[in-house]
Amino acid sequence: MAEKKYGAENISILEGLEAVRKRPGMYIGSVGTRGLNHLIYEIVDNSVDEHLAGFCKEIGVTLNKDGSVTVEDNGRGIPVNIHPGAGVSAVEVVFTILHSGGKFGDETYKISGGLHGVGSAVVNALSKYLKVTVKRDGKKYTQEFERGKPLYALKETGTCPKKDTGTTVTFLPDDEIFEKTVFKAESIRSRLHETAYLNPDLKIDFEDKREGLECKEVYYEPDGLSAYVRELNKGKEAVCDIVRFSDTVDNVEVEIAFQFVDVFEENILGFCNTIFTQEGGTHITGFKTKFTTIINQYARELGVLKDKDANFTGYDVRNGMTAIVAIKHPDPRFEGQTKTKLDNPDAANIVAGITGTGVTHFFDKNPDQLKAVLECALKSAKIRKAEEKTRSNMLSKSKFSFDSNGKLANCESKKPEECEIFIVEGDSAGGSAKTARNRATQAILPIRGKILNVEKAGIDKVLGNAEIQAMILAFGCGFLEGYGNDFDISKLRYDKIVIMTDADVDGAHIDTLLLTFFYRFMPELITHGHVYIATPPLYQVKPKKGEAQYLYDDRALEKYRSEHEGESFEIQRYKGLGEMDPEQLWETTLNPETRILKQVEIEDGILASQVTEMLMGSEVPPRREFIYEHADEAVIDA
Ligand code: TSJ
Repeated sequence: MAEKKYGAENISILEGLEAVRKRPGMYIGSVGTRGLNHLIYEIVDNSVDEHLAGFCKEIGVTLNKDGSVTVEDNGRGIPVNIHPGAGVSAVEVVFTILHSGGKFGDETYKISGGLHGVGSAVVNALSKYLKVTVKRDGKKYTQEFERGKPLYALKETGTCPKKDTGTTVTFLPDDEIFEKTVFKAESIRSRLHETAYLNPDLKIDFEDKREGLECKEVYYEPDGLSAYVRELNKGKEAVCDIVRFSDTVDNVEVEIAFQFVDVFEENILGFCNTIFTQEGGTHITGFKTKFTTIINQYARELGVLKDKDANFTGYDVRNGMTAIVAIKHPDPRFEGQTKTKLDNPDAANIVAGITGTGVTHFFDKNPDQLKAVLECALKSAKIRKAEEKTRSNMLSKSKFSFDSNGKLANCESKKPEECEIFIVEGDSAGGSAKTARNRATQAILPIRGKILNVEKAGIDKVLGNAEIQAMILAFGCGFLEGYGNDFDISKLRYDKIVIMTDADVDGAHIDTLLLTFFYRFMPELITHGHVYIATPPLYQVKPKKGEAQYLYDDRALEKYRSEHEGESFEIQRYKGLGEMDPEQLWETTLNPETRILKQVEIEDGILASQVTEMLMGSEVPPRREFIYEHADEAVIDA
């Protein structure tokens, strides 16, 4: 049976895989770095499922020298028997039939991958090459594929000790599909570490064998969520111990850890079935609401709040809190823009119930720590009231009026879905951009010099800053104040907010400041994918014969040089946007047909919570890291 015959059912399998190759974005989100990394998570999640089923203790992830990845586990091994319905091995079914992952017999678990669980067949379809080896019952089995198609049926390839079981998959992403086929280790490591925190009995070995990028790490976090909270709070002063509790109600498993630290913000991360719920959801609401109620009850009982006092707000009581709410739900539903908001109503009640018991249990036993947390809330409430005052003064004084600023060159269209706003560094580049743009849909907002560092400034300063006022006004959706939600993404007037700065250190710094401002005061702009960074070219080359060409980085210039050896050409280096005339600016940076935009994204909980800190660190290198690691979906949008 080495030769495969394709019957009617196999043709539909091939059509399925072809559909994946035609529209990869529908299955993995994008064909940029994020989509590429996603392939790894998709495979790893299968091994995590095997761990959750109780059969796998260790997972290996190796980035190989040739650009392929190997994922290995010591689970039971994918079943090798002929699948009754399909007439081929279960292994082949897993890799060729869409949405078949992990559903043999009547197993109902689908813990990880429930959200994006598009399955190993998608990874296979998008891989130039894939090889799977299964160790089971003292035998080794192998099958290989090219662009999703089996090269031969699963075959026995040797023996092994009976106790050695597991699955190994090696795949090479297809460069016909992906814009970039170089994996970003930082995101992968961060995600694997997160998986380790969420699965305390699981060991994950990571190795990068690629030249110049060599790295080896083991992620093993037996303290689970407590260790995660400790890591998130690293370097901050603790106000109380790490509190941790867990329980299972109606098949919904809930585990929570939190700690208060001496900072002025809350950082609450939610997970469902080990998936980071970036947009929150019912589990988070259940936790927050219950926690607020309990603290207010304590505050009244202890006389911290008097009868006449209003309750603490949720923001008051959670200021300084770092928390992780991780649940496992047998039937998770996700909604929201990025399908990362948990929607199951039962999760709210179950989490609230378990939070009630856990939090009360802890504070009843630790009255001193309760006192410290109540003091935090009191302090926050005081500051909130003071800032509310400042804010209303500010608003009435400055009026935030559009024309008083007068710098925004708005677009004619009022349809947000087709509108774009470019935030342009410098008046001269701003001037060129105003001339060059398509006024129907493109608005230009020049900003001067460095905007305020919002991490360091108080809210009154932030609101008083002219550039920031101009942005708040232009976007039209208000801003998060930290104490109340005044931000409304549905009022956003532009689908794309494009940051346009020079390709130098100052430009990178301004990018950082702007991203920090958005992340802190308008995070949904980023999580909903509205923020982009423009990529103006660094060079223009003009050959004696032939057409001039723009080059966007040094690597492109090297490539051009090597491809045009012996020919003579002129190289112009652009030092800044200001050096380009309007026509060039249009062609290179504004024209949707030819420009390159990088979409800013935040991938997971650890990254999300570290972003602000990392951005505002005093060293330049980590900042650039953020910008390139997470803003590098080079979307050449046609
Ligand atoms: F998805 C995949 F094929 F890409 C993949 C699956 C990749 C990797 C690296 C590992 C796995 C995988 C699958 N590891 N372990 C399993 N387990 C099963 O598929 C399995 C084994 C036994 C039984 C059983 O009922 O006996 C059921 C299942 C689902």
